[in-house]
Amino acid sequence: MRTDFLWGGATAANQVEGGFDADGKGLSCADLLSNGTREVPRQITPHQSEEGLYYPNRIASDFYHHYEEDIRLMGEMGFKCYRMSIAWTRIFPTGEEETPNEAGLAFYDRVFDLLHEQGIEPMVTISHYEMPIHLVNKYNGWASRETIDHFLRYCRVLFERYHTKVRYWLTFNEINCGTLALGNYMSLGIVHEGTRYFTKQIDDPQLRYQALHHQMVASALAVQVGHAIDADLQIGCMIAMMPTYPLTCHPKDLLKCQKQWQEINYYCTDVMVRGSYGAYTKRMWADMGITLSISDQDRQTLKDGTVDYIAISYYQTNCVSHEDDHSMIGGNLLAGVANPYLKASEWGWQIDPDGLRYTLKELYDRYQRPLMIVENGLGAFDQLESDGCVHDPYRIDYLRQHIRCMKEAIADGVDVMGYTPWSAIDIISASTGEMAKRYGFIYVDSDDHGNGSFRRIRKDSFYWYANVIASNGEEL
Ligand code: BGP
Repeated sequence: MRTDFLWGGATAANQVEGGFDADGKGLSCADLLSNGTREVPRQITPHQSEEGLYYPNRIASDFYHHYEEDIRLMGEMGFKCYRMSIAWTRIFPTGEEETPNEAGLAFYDRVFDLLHEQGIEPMVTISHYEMPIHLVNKYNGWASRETIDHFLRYCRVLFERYHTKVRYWLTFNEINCGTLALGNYMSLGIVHEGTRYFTKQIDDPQLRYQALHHQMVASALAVQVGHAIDADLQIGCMIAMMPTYPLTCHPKDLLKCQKQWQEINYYCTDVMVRGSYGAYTKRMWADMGITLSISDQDRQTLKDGTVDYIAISYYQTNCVSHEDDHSMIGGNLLAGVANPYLKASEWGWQIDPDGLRYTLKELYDRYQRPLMIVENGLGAFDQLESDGCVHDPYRIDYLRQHIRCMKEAIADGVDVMGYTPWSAIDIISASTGEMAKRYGFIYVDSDDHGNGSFRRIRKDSFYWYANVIASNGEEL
C-alpha cells in the first residue's frame, strides 16, 4: 500500500449535520423528506411541511453542534481523510443570492481548520443529494439551464474561499443516479405535479436526461473554474457503481448485462472522464424516444472539463437475466435478480467483496484514472448493549473482506488513492430516513424520531479500524 493512502470515512451534510435553519441556512430538498422505513417509502413535500410528518434530516446526527467532538474522534481513529459535503443552503440559502452567507462559510472554515489540526485531509462533495428547495420550486432543479449559473456561483465561492484548505473535491454525489427514475427529486431536483413518494414517482425520461445533461455541463464548468482558481486542486466525479453479472452464460444475459453497465454505470463517467457521450447513447436515446438538446458549446465544455479522478460508491451487486420470470432482490439504488452465491444484508443488499475487485479493475482498464472508494459499508441494526458498548463484528467482517479485495485490485495494478467507508459516524439513511440503519464506526444515541442524548459511543469497529489505519492496511 502506498504510504499516502487516504484512509478515512465519509458522510454527507444533509444526513449528518442537522441544524437545518441554524445561522441563516435555507431549506434544501432533503429537509422536506419525511422519514420512512424498509417498507414505507419517504414522502416528498416540496412546498411546505405537513403536520404529523417527521423530517429526520433536519436534526440528523447534529454534527452542526457536535463537530468538534466528532472530528476529534475521527482523529483518534487515525483518519487521513474525511469525505464530507457542504450544504449549498448554508452558503446560498435560496441559491439565488448575490452574496454568500458568511455564517455558513465560517462554519466550514472551523470544520476544515480542526480537520487539519487533527492531520485529516478534507475531501468535499459540492452537492450530495441536496439543493435549495427554492431552485426546485422555481426552476424544477436541473431541468433548467439557469440552475447551472447558480451552481457555478456557489462553486466559485467555495473554491476561492477554501482552496488553501481543501485540495480534493467532488462535484456531485452519485451523479449517475440521474439515469434512474429515483434520481428525479434526490439528485436532479425535479418534482412532477402529483409526485408524492419515491416509489410512485412520475417519470419523464426526456426531462430527466436533459436535466442530467445540464448537471454534467455544470460539473465540467466547475472543474474549469476550480482549476483556474488553483491548478493544484484535484476535482473528481462520483459514481454509484451498480455492478451486475449475467445470471447464466446465455449470450442474451451477457448482452443485457453489458447494456446495463454502459447505460447506468458508465453513462456519466464516459462524459466526465472521456469528455463525450458513449457511442451507445445514440441508440439508447432513440429507443427511449428522447432527443437531447446539446449545443456545440456544451460539447466543447464537456471536453474541456474532464475530471482528475473517479470516486465511487460500492455496496453490493445483482444479476440480470433476459427472461422476466425471476423474482427481484433490492439494492442500493437498483433492484436485480438474486445471485445464488451471495448473502444479503438485512435490507436485501447482496454482499460481494470480490465484486469490488472486479469493479475497480473494469474501471481502471476503461479510464486509466486514479480511483477513490468514497463509500462502502454495511447498514445494520446495531444495539447499544448493557455493557455500554456496541459490538458490531458483522461490520468488521464486511469491511475486512472488502479491504482485502481492494488490496488485491491494487496488487493487480489498479491505482487506488484511498478508502473512506460509509459512514464515519451514524447518520440518517438516504433511502429510508431511518437512524436505525446504522453504518458508522461511532454510534449516535438517537432514534428514528430524533429522541435521544446524541451521545457518541465508539463501536468495536472503531478500535478495529484504528488499527487497520495504523498498520496501513496490514492488520485486518
Ligand atoms: C449512497 C448515498 C449515501 C448513502 C448510502 C447508503 O447511495 O450516496 O448518501 O446514504 O448510499 O444508503 P442508505 O442510506 O439508503 O442506506
